[in-house]
Amino acid sequence: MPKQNEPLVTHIYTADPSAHVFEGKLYIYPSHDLDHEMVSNDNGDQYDMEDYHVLSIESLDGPCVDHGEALHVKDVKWAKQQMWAPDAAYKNNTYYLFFPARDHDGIFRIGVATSSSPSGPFKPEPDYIPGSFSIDPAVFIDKDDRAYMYFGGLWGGQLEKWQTGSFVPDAEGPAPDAPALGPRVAELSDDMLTFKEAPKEISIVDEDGNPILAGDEERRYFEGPWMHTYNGKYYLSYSTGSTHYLVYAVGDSPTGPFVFKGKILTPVLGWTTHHSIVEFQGKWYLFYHDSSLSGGADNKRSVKFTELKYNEDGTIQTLDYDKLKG
Ligand code: FUB
Repeated sequence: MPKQNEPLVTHIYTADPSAHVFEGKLYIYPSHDLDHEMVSNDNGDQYDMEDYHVLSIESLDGPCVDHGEALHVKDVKWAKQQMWAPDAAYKNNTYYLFFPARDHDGIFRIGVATSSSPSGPFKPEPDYIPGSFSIDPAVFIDKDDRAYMYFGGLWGGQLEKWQTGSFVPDAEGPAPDAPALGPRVAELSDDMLTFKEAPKEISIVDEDGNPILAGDEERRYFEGPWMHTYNGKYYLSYSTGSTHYLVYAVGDSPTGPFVFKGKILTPVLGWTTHHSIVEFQGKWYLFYHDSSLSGGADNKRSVKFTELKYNEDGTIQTLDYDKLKG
């Protein structure tokens, strides 16, 4: 296994890691950041990725393998640009790659592509998932085999623009003293290619049951959801965006509500922070990214991992980025 807190690979820039154990190996599905100069803006135009590579780690002392290009935007009919944070799932003897991209009208949608191998190549469906919008899909398959997609991101991810249920190009987010927007969740159909139902908004509340407010930027949902279970509880983790934390909330069902619990990781080098959590060979790991390899360029990031520890009461021990060795 590569060293903790060092880039998994250095020959390309990678970000937004979604890690899964498939066929006994750790597979990582990252975004593939391009090595070119772009002007940064709140719309996220600097994240203009075009394809995906799949990475894998077979054993604790083995290397991280890049399996090469698994899907390119030119092969996705409905997508025009910005192949952002993907995720993968296995069901029906098939591997599914879920990915957001802007369609030909500039609206983020979420697509799906399939393969018989966890490393791809993936064949995209001709159209995006009907009823999908915004970014950062994370797919979780529960113990009863029901699959759920969590998604949504503010600002460049366009979540604010869907508050009415349709796309309103100039819509703004809620006032600071109003409840924050939650991520969305939709159960997937058995073939994993469509939503079984219209996406629902997830409620994230504080310990007293009050909704986290939009102005509470250290706790409110921004982007990059992830779902995992630990000791029978459902852990929804995400990025707080403008305050750059990875945080989590815990619930009793895959669709919530979720009670905010605390921080997982303090801000990394670079504007975005994005993660996944996976158990591999008896230990828990946090996969994350930072911009250390590029010397701090927001849009040239590198995926890393570090061990994650729980306290006896199920809370997660906060990791201090400045103390992680790299
Ligand atoms: O990589 C592009 C975007 O940056 C992702 O979709 C967000 O989660 C953030 O990491």
